[in-house]
Amino acid sequence: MGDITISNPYRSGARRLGAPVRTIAIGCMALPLAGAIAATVPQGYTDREVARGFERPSAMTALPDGRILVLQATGVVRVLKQDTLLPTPFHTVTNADSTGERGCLGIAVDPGFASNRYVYLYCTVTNGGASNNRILRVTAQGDTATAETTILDLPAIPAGTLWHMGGGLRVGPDDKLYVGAGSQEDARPSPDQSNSLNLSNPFGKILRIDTNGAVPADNPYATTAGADPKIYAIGLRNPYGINFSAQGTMLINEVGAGSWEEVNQGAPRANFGWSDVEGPSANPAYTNPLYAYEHLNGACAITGATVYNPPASRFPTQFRDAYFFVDFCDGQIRALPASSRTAPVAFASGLDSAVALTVSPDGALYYLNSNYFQGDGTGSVGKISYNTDEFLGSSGSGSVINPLGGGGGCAIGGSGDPDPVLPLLSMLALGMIIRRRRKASRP
Ligand SMILES: [Ca+2]
Repeated sequence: MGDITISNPYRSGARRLGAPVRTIAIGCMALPLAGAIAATVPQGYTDREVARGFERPSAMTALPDGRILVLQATGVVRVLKQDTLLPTPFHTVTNADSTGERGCLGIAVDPGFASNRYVYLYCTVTNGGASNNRILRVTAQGDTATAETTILDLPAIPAGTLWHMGGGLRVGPDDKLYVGAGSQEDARPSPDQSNSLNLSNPFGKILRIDTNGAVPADNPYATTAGADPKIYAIGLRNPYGINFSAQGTMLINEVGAGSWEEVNQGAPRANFGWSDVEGPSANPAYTNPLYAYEHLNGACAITGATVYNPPASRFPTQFRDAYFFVDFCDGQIRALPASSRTAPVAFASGLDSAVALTVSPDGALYYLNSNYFQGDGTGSVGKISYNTDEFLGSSGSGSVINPLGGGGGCAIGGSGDPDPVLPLLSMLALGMIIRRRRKASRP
């Protein structure tokens, strides 16, 4: 992506003032866990690390039975079963091309998984002498999956292009597969040269296909001369995430260039403006973001997101159907409540180069850290539970007993990650020309 880069100053600065106290909260005590960097969570919640050891983690999703699939750009899909990382991968895409920002970047579960066991992946694969982005499907058999079926191959990536592959992938409430295809342009092109604004190619778009790869007849550009009929919406740069609210609203995480990060509301024929504009604009041709934030206070890239709508809701009522999202650089999870998709509320902080969020069926919020800033660069999965889960188990009725902050005997703030660290990182980030240390990792 190329525009804002990640730097040593984050790391060295944080360490000069002392590394965060690394703890996990267990019961009423916070105990140290070697190598773990805990998030700071609101009173009433518990954070703990459940797994570690992921190389270039990129995405994560929960299966209806509670297992969590963790995707690595390298092509390996790992399984967390009852919060334990299984030694055998779920699947390995052996021809994944994970150079630069290429790689396996999206994972989605079929709504009929309980019967068909389908899981979809969005991966850059080598294909002869070139590489292209591919939607593929695997079928779960126990804790592993069968061989791949190709659903859709996008056109070849230009040989020198390494960034902005997208990765958003979800089956919508209409049972169509929605794909966030990146612009596949390393630099920002002029609008007349921009893939994202050009209907003749699938790049910088949201695509809509049947889950078998066919083009739905009711797609918005299905009969438009010269248009790629898979296109649903245009004007995107690096649509890293797609999610649907309980009401069926499509929410798109669009990673910006140097200035703005966007949450866009998907709609047929929407044009989100890239590469002409970034962030909100006054141009009526473009659909403005539902919510956008500037690269201030250390923020740099909106990566993971999830909608809190599990079968068994545990979080307090204010977060029902909330859109949780995380920024790669500022380490914060914030939420756009269902009551206001335009005004976020703070939720957690102290994450380390996080790339994905997901909600388990029993109502916990999982995050996937890359751990590039404070950690060792080995990805980890953390789990944020509302304390009713921890103390009452996770098989109850789903009713919330204690309101936010009401505690349940042990009011646990999660970690010992000291607050001063984040302001320090923010100061370091402001106005700084940041050198990309791990360019490959930031969407
Ligand atoms: Ca935009």
